[in-house]
Amino acid sequence: MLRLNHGNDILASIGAITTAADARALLEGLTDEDNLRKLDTITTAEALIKIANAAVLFQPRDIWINDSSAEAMAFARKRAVEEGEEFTMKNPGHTCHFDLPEDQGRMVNQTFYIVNDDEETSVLAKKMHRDEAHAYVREVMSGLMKGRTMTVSFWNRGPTGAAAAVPAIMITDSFYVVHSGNILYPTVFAAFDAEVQRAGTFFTNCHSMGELSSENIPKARIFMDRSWFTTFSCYCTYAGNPLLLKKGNHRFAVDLCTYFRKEDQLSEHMFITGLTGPGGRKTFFAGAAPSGCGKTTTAMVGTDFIGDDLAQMWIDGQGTIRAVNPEIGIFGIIEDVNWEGDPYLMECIEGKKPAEIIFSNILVDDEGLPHWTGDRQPDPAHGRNYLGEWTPDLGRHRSHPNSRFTLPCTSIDNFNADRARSAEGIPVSVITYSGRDADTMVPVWVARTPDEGVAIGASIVSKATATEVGATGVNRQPWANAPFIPGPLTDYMQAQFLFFNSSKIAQKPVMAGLNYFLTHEARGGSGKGLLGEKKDVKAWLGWLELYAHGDVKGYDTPIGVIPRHEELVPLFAAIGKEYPRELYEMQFALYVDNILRRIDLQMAAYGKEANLPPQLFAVYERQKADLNALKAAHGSVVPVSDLA
Ligand code: OXD
Ligand code: MN
Repeated sequence: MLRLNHGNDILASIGAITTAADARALLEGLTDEDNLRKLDTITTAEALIKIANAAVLFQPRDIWINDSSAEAMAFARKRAVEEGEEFTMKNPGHTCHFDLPEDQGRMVNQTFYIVNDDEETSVLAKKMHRDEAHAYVREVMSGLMKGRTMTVSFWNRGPTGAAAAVPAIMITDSFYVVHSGNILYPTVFAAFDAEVQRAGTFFTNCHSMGELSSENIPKARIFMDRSWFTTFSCYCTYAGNPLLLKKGNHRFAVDLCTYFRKEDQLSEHMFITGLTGPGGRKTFFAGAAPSGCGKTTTAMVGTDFIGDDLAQMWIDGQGTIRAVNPEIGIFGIIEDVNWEGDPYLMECIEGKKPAEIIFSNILVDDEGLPHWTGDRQPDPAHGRNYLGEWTPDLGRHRSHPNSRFTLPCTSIDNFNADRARSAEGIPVSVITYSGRDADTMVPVWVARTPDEGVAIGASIVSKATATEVGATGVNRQPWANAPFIPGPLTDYMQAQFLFFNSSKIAQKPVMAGLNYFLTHEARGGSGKGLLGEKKDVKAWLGWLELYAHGDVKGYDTPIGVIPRHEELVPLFAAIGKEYPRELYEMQFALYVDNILRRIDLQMAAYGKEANLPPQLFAVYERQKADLNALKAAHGSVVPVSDLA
């Protein structure tokens, strides 16, 4: 069990400042009048002490306070360019940033939870004892900002006043990180004290680039101190490593929900988007997928886009599941983004619509225009990317597979700003779980009970992507959230069963699996590659929208409810496609042996976990029995016509 404020507070012990008065005195020595005046707005003693202790640790030349005024936002961008962290491009508002070749994704092997003697962590996570981490921070991070400016930003993870929002402080010497954060997070500067009171806590993130070089990459560390809700990172710039409001604080939010807000809240790696259904009704979805598996694309299919990466959920007083996006921008993967699949994003990226964008690790041609792998455009004659000079004959990829664009949601045409900013949150009625699964699960299936829904989340399997440095193979990806679950998976699973079975929920959400990665090869097709297209997502979501309102029935199968062919035909027609029965059969036939193998894999893996909630195995056992009975009657590949 996690205990907060437990063990030695590393920042406090290195900085040795314990009172607001001492903090203020130290900060006065490093801050000009203008910045000192800004700091007057923040009166939370604990926050001032954290900032002062970070200053003792990093020893900067001076301190700049980001109050997120228009002036401050412009200043951060200008400094990022002046410091050489970004360069301007041809389109107004567009800049580009390059990370070192070794720093192109989350550095999982250099990321650690700081633990106390008696603390358990997820078996998937790396951990470091508090004393060892303390020594590392003191020895390697001390003085890293010498001669540089330490910036302090105050952002909220969610709309101010929302039940699940938590304010956070970001301390960094990278103006690229500040510029990115200004695009990705709403400011909480003026409301910081009140939000800390409301949320009962805040997160602190401390980062220094140090002297950036490939030689120094082995010294890079990303530490999450769960007990003190404080992160430390150094010698890195790929935003997923230093900008720890994103995944570092997501991990703390998972802890909050798992241990302190059980049954009431969940913190998920999910997009949030709305779909307009018959009669103009709006149905909102929250959906999980591992990093780099189409979450952004799925979210963009909605008519009312809210967020593409994270969802903080709670049950409101009326029993409605509500969610907020802790972010206000997207840090999207650019590979394969093109006009056909992503028109809203392309309008911004290609400069057709004014937008402030930071590209990272793409190819920029001599005119200052962006290019990337999968943009479906001809090669430029010459340009540069994160590896240096680029020409077509060098044989190098245009862009890293995890190259990105950072973009404010307000620039995206289908963004519903009013709803996204509202503290009351989005009423979520459909929850989806998906992964890159070439051969086993059908494109869409619906759980019949909350326990089956939790089992779908627990059973995500996916192919590794470039978002994590060094990741390979096909892996279990429970809830697509496993990399961000700090404690034992069983604790998190228990919180899921409690939440979705809660008697506080007035109407249970539809919980569904989605899979758009089936291949011809795996399903007896004669073509090559994926069985379907990016845009088919709209048909799958459309069917779930109808299902949520009782407008379609589907077929009952051992894995849950799947769509009928005739229910899908009009949804495909709406996206301008025919949907032949033959394709439907290829996609929805049950490959019973594959599914049974998958369940056995899950049971073997989960069987090793202590204190597993019994509901999971109850679902698996029932599914196995039903699948075996189906196989005995119909063979190991069961056409949908046999299920009807
Ligand atoms: C992300 C990730 O950047 O999950 O969203 O890696
Ligand atoms: Mn993500």
